[in-house]
Amino acid sequence: MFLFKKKGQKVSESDLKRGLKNNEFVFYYQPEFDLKTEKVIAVEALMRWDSPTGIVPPNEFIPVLEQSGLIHKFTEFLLHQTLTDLKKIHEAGYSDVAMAINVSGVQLKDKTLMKTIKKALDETKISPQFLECEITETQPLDLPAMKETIFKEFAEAGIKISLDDFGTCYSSFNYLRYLDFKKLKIDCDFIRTLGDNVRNRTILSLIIQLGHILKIPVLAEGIETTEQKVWLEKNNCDFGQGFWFSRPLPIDQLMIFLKKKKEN
Ligand code: G
Ligand code: G
Ligand code: MN
Repeated sequence: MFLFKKKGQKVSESDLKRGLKNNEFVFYYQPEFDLKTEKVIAVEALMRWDSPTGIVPPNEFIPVLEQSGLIHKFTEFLLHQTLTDLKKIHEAGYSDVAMAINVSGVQLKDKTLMKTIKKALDETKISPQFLECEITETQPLDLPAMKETIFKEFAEAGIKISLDDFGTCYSSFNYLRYLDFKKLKIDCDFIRTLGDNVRNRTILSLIIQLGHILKIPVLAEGIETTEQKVWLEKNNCDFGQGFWFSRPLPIDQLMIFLKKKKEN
């Protein structure tokens, strides 16, 4: 069992600096699947801090990283580590798998972000088509301005962006209006409640259709039951992710998971 930092216990900047120095930040990878073929199409990197007092979830330390400005150094580390792990995955024979990373608004505003991404791609010899940046609508972004700057750079570099946690905010449609997403990730809340009533299923089905009309493949997050998986497949959802398939796994366990899957 993991120990969590006690509630209210503050994450300090010096703790984070020490953690970075001591390699205490680790990535767990959660596979994403094609619902029809059940093939792994990508893995999403979810960061954990293995601190001396226990595992700290990202929601507790990422804001501190952002406030302290340490986030930029961190982005460098994140890209290098996740792409190095992707190299391992490709070299083991899973050469179609992409790496999805979560990128916050603060990270997107960093003017050196593209340079950092390109450097990591170069160093690890990963082609840009295998990197996906997930952005969430839960943070306010200046979309018209960013469309002409960072998102233009992403498009020119051939790096995909996906829309994470779709449907949870008032700005969902605005994001779709402004940006060209390569994947729509429907928030797990819609999947969790799909069994409750017809209304929830109608809305979910309409989100899938909306994605398809806009020619964006749709992924359902947080699939936990066979019923959910079957319903989504029947309703033409393209991809899925969730505990039903796999929890987020450390790289070694992910490699074992991929190998077992191939053998079955
Ligand atoms: O794994 P889960 O508890 O794992 O993640 C909680 C939240 O933290 C999610 O919204 C996820 O997108 C975010 N998150 C996980 N890893 C990272 C990361 O490396 N960078 C950013 N910006 N967010 C992350
Ligand atoms: O915001 P984002 O979608 O990146 O966050 C993903 C979060 O969802 C992570 O905290 C991850 O651990 C969690 N998660 C992944 N699969 C499932 C699932 O099947 N059920 C639930 N409840 N959470 C999940
Ligand atoms: Mn995500």
